[in-house]
Amino acid sequence: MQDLSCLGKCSLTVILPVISAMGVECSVLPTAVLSTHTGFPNPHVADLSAQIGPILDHWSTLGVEFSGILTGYQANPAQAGIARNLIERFGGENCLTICDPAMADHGKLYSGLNEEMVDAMLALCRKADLSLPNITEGAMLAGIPYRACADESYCAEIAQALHTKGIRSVLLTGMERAPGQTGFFFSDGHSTCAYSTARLPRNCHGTGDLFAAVVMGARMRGLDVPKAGALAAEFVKRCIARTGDDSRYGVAFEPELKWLAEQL
Ligand code: PXL
Repeated sequence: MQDLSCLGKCSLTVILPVISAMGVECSVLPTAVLSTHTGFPNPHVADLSAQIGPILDHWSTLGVEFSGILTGYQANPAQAGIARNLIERFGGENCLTICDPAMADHGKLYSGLNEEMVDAMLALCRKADLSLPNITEGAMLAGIPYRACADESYCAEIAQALHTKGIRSVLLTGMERAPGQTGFFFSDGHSTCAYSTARLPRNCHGTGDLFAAVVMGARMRGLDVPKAGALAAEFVKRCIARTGDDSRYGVAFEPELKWLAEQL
């Protein structure tokens, strides 16, 4: 369940091809159509919230079941409520739910979003088996001050605060264990693990969505969360290395899909 941003690869236009390339069937629930993602000035937004109820009602009549649900960017807090409803209706016992609270980065909410979104995303993430915030989102959801330099102990502090707020497992992206490195911190409330790799000095659009898609695909293919996260981190790094100068257009993931499929 994601928006469809027509131009500037992110959300559904990267999630669908990546999950398919991983050999996993992917159905889509588009929440909004945007002319571009919100990193471009003045995108045209067609909110599809009113269509989602009838789509879910039709699916109910078919008796379909899903083995996984992945939610990402929501155009407004009401849509985060609709995402919760999707999980309530279709996220049964055998369904793995992953929520990427895609709403902020580099210490700031995405353009067009406000504080209400943080509460709505928190309520959504509480429903998920696994949440995938970046450091900014993690700090906002946890209600603790954002720090640009997120070392392992800061990540552990965020994860602990998120568990206290009712979030089950959390994989925080953008941990900086040492200068020049990037990685993730995972906590399921009982045990933790951290992963770190060399950081390419670029900030590209849509990498969080790519990361989430690989984690979901890998979990569906039977990898545990730390292995799924490590595969996602490596894939995103390879895509960034291939990307040209204008990072608003997203990363060049297409040439790396073959490599990704070969890892499974
Ligand atoms: O990549 C996250 C994302 C998804 N969808 C839309 C966005 C963004 C980030 O800016 O604007 C519409």
